[in-house]
Amino acid sequence: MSGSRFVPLHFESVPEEEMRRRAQAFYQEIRLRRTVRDFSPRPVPREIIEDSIRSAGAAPSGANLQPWHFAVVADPDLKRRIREGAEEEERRFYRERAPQEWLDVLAPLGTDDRKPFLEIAPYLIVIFAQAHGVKEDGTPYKTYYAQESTGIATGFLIAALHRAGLATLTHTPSPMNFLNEILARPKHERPFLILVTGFPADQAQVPDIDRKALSEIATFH
Ligand code: IYR
Repeated sequence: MSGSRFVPLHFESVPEEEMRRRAQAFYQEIRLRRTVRDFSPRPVPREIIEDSIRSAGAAPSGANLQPWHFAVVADPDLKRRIREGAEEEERRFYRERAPQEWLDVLAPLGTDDRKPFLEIAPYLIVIFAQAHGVKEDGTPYKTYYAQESTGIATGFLIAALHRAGLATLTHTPSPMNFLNEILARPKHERPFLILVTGFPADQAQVPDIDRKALSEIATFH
């Protein structure tokens, strides 16, 4: 096959007992992850964000084109502009756009159009999916499964940040085009999600929600 190059797989073989222990331990750790809306301004070392984004970049992607970009925002002025842009969209969402059925399922989460966390949290990681790529010489190339790939990378990122001891909030003001302008990202990069990242506020509370049981989310055939 022309153009392909293979190297030995680096695979860590784990004894079965240890596999069971790790699967259980990972579940016990990740089940404690909760979406937080009440953040502390406590600073976070930048290296933790950098390593977590490296983990995200290790995600599988369509044709390994890695069609994502992570814009890390710590600058107070940019955070303020993002908050203003998001709150403007959210006001329209809650007052006009959202059908009652949608508002009804959101009610237990206690969300509204105020998004102070966008200024309080030390980092906003704004994730973009590349609808197409651009080569160094400026010519475009197609990407494949950009949304799915970016979703998987975002999952890696959320898990990595949780593992590092941080809280996150997946925030999706809609539409999100205002983020391209504020962050000077090109049009072919579509805003995917804002990952609000930091420490929870002291005494932060979260909604009392359940997770579906294994039997509700899985069938074994
Ligand atoms: N984007 C809005 C509304 C919202 C929508 C869903 I679906 C959520 O799970 C949570 C909120 C907001 O951020 O308030």
